[in-house]
Amino acid sequence: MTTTATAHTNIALIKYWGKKDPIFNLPTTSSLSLTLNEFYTQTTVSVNPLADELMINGQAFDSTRTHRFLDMLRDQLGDFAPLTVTSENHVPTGAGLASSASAFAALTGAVTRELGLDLSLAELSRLARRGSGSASRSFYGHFAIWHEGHDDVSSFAESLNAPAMPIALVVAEVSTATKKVGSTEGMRRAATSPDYGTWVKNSNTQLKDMLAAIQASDLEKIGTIAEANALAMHDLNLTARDAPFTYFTPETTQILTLVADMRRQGLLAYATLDAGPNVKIITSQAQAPSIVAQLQAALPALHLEIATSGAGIHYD
Ligand code: 2P0
Repeated sequence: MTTTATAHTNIALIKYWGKKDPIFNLPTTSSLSLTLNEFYTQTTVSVNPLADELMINGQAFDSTRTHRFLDMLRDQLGDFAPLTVTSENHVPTGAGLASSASAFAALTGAVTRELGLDLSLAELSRLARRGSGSASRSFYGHFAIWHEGHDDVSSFAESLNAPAMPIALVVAEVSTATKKVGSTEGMRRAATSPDYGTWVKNSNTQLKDMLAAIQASDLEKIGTIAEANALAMHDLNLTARDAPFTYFTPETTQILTLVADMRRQGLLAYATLDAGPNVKIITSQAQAPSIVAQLQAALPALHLEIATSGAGIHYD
């Protein structure tokens, strides 16, 4: 028997940027995301007579993180036979959208189905969180909230059941030669910032305001809060006491300036950034093409994509 699951990646509008427990991936704050239609991972699993084997985009892949994750699933679900895991990633390389979110969500869905288990989305979310925190949010379409919780049982994501709205994301891929700091290491350093406690406190307030803005389908408010939350996250990296760093490049700053200019012209455009130099611009489906055109005119080499709200996990 083989089982195939597809999960889409997600963009956090209220970020996860710190762990209170790195083993269980318990975050210091709750986070909130939009699932993206255009970027996803499709994963097929089947029994392998010998040992766990991973294939990603047609190539054998040896990932300690994934092998450990499969063993964690064996601990949690009861031992199961070795598996062949075949994954196709439809997340543009270097777009700065974590493929680990869609990858661990699709893997968790495919393995549990293959075992004949019919787990709830909340249970799947809890399991996938152990692989990658952001994967906990990739089971749901549209908007999801990951409740930080206080232990393995209470930390999982849920759908917001938010109203449909014409939200869009323009992804601006900045080329970079600099080696990036991984998310786990970045979070560890950020937590040494003297501003970290304030960030956690503000994030709780921003989450409440974001929930209200989403229920009101207020794209301007959603963008304003998301931009404030993301820029504050990046301030923590700069003010870390233990090895300060930045994901920004000169091009990142240039795009942020263009986004502010476009806003002054009356366009709906708000920036968010993750663990890399790429800028993602929150806008409406109607205005996304104008934003792409303006960025392309100012920076002809920039690679740009438009993403829209996507579906939750599905099985073929
Ligand atoms: C997020 N990021 O909320 C934040 C914002 C990047 C910046 O979650 O260590 O791969 O595997 O739990 O989920 C990317 O980090 O981190 C991430 P781990 P993950 O989307």
